[in-house]
Amino acid sequence: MAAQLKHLDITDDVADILEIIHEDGGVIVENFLSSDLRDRLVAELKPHADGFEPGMEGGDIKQMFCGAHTKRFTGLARRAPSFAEVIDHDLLHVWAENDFANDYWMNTGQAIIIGPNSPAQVLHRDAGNWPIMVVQGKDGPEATLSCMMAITDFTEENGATLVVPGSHKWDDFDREATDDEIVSAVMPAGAALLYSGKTIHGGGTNVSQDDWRFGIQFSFALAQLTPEEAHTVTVPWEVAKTFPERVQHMLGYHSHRSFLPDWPVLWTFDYRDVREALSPPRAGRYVSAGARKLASFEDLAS
Ligand SMILES: O=C(O)CCC(=O)C(=O)O
Ligand SMILES: [Fe+2]
Repeated sequence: MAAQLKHLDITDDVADILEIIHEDGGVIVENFLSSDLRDRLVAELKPHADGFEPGMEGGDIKQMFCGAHTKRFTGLARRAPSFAEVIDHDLLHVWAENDFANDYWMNTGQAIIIGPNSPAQVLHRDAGNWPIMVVQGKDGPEATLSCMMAITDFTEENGATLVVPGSHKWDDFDREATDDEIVSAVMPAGAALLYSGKTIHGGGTNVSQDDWRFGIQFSFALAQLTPEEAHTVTVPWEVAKTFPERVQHMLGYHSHRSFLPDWPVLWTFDYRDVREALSPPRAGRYVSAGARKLASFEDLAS
């Protein structure tokens, strides 16, 4: 039987949490969401979720990946203002600053509500969004880091995420997981599964009669990669301008530092930071993680 995922708590040492992610490819962090934040997310998202039809138009492959009986929608910060607190979660940023080679931004935030009688999703690596990153295998830079939050309890019956611990370190990324390597990320509401973009995983089978498994998946991507979700469309500036600057950066209202800290070269306006073109323009005091990481030309040369 495969080694189970380890459970830590949000109050545990961040270094321990990161060490387990690096070793196993993923970890469950209990109490990742306070009960207050979880309640607010539920209250803000429920009206949309209740009226949302399961399934996904756009062909069989898309339907199979997204789930015919699964409600899946994005634009969460527009639909649920409290989602900005998830985007700004300190643990996620400590992890991202540590594991990404360079600046990063949000990839997507989506509600994934798996309905009764749903088959398992195909197992995959989230880095597969960017095939050029996956071919680099275990030694390539992290393309994406993901977090699956349990809004309701995740159980083996209702489709808890399936994970293949250690698969982020396999020599052969073309190999498929065997049944005995797959574990179920059973976790209580409020907990989150944090996993590398190189770790094989997928939504589980929901064999329950009436239990809709409510998860929110949130992920970052390396800033040099196009995210899954077009945030500046799904969360317009009129909504984003009330959020903290780190959240605005994650949503694309900030340019990327790909090498020089004071010179944004990606996602710019006249080679200037897009923040200057916003209304009202931002003060510019906020320094992104990528900029802090790359302090000088010497860093580039070394
Ligand atoms: O629903 C889940 O548990 C996992 C979903 C997932 O991995 C994905 O859609 O990329
Ligand atoms: Fe995934």
